[in-house]
This record gives sequence, structure tokens and C-alpha cells, in this order.
Amino acid sequence: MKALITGIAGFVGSHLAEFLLKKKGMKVFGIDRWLSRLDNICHIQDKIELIECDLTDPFSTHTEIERIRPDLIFHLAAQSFVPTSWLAPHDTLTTNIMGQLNVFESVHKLKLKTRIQIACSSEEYGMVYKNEIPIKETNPFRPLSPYAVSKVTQDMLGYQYYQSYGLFVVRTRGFNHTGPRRGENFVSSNFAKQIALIEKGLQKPIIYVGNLSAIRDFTDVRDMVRAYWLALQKAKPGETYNICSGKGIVIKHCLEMLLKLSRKKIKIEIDPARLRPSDVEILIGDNTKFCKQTGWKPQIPFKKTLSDLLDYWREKI
Ligand code: A2R
Repeated sequence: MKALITGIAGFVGSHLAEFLLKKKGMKVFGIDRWLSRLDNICHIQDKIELIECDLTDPFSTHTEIERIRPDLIFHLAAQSFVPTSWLAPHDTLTTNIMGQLNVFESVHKLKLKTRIQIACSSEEYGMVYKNEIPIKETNPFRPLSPYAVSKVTQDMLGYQYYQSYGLFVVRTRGFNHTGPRRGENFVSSNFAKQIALIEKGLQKPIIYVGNLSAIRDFTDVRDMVRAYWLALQKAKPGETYNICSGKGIVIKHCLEMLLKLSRKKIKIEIDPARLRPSDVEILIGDNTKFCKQTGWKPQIPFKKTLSDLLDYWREKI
């Protein structure tokens, strides 16, 4: 079986590659770009086939998909960071929407039977009211950032290509996920990195934070990639599924858990630059549909996720 991971050098892509390499008879291909940093995958680079391809280029995307003819595509490549999407809305929309369109068009034109998972996001729900928690797949979209709009579009494209051409597309709406290798711009990873810097004496014992009252639903990235795999094994094409723990964690609590894992005395300070123009206050998902369909449930406790994340930064710094 041939699996193609777009965005393999990213946070989730690297974990998914590790997961797939454990499957018997699986050949793993991965798309990166000529400037991509390969730190996340250097330990498995000799076991995968890396392909240089910018997905916004329809020609190279088509050439590579035609050459590989993958059985599975995990489409993870994206401009994945919400705050950057305000600074670079054009790039975010182009990368996320056109990149996926090019993948779909190639699979469709080549008449491949490829099963495709697309990484949509809880950010699509955006403005959620308290009485809508936990969020079901049927919740209205009220996107609050260009990133969220790009993910709504990816989601709708997935639906449309399934309906129009019968493309085997499963849309997974991932809620927050974290773990080792999470980009330092993401809240849990940013806290962990600051703690590791403080422990090494490279930062004053002050941790800088943004909005601590937001509530998020966290899943370990290793549980997440298992869900993406199951999505292409057991989920229904054309359908959309929330992937989440179903539990809310206040960001402040996440910070406190991380601080407890350190022996240093650390002061907390608000940094106004870390506050977003329109932050979603509460995101907790309902995972019933996916769990029922696939038998998936999260296995890794959040404390272990945070401890592994902190160890990752301790080692890296
Ligand atoms: O920036 P690079 O060169 O390291 O590559 C990123 C890749 N990527 C692309 N690959 C091919 N053609 C493009 N035009 C293109 N633009 C970006 O996607 C990077 O390796 C990967 C995304 O990795 P992360 O930013 O670490 O995202 P993460 O957390 O792994 O998220 C995976 C998916 C995304 O669709 C998110 O929006 C969703 O899960 O939550």
C-alpha cells in the first residue's frame, strides 16, 4: 500500500509518518518544499520517499500524484497557524485552498481510487455559543479568522468533490492537538519552550502569556494521527468527523500543569502582543460520531502529552 502525506515535515505529518511506517507493507511518500526544514523527520528520512513539490503548483502536484498513484493521501499541508493568517491572508487562502484543489483535481483527472483524508479544523466553528457546547458536526460555521475561512473552504471542497465526482474524501475536523515537535507558536508548546529556556538559564524566570481564560479541547498528536488512519479505514467518504477528546481544558490549567513539571519558580506575565484580535473563547467538541464509526478513543493522558512536550524542548534547547 502506498500512502502519501502532504506536509510530512510538519508537526502532524512527522508523527503520522512514524505511525504508518509501523504498518506492514506500507510505503510512505511525503511532500515537502525545497525550503522545508526537515528536523522533524530526519530520524526517519531513510525510510520514506521525500518529494519536493509545492502544492500550489498544479503541474508539479499532478506530475507527482501521477507518478506515485497513492492508495491513501493524508492531506496535511497548510499554512496552519491562525495568527499568521491575519498577517498573510492571501498566502493562507492560496496555500490551503488551491493546494487542496490541485490534489483533488489530479486524483479526479487520473481517475484514481485514492482515499483522501483532509485535515479540517475546529476553528471552522469559530464563534460558538455556550449552549452549543459540546460542538457537533452539525454546528453552524462562524469562522473568525482567514485560517478558519480557508478550512471551511477545504471542508466544502471535500464535500463537493465527493458529491460531484465520487472522490473518496473523509473530512476530519481536528480540535487542538499537541505533543512533541509542536511548533513553538502554539500555546502549549510556547509555554513548554519558555520553561525549558528558563531551566537552562536562557530566559529570566518569567513566562509570557496571552489569553489564559480560553477553553480548549486537547488531544495528543499521536492519538490524532491514529484517528486520521482510522478515518481512511473505517469512516464514510463524504462525511465529516470531529476528532477531539470531548473535554475542555482552561489554558491557565494547561500552564499550571506545565509549571508543576518544572522545579523552577516562575512568574507569569501577560504579553498584550500574544492576544488575538478575535479569539474563540470556548471550543469543546463532541466526538461521538467518529468514536461510534471507528472505535477510536483518545488513549494518552494530557499530563503525559505535556510532559513529553516539555522533555522535547529540554532536549532541543
Ligand atoms: O512550510 P514547510 O515548507 O515546512 O511545509 C509545510 C507544508 N506546506 C506545504 N507543502 C507543500 N506545498 C505547499 N504550498 C505548502 N505549504 C505548507 O505543510 C509544513 O511542513 C506542513 C504543515 O505543517 P505544520 O505547519 O507543522 O502543521 P501541522 O500542525 O502539522 O498541521 C497539519 C494539518 C494542517 O492542515 C493544519 O491546518 C491542520 O492539520 O490543523
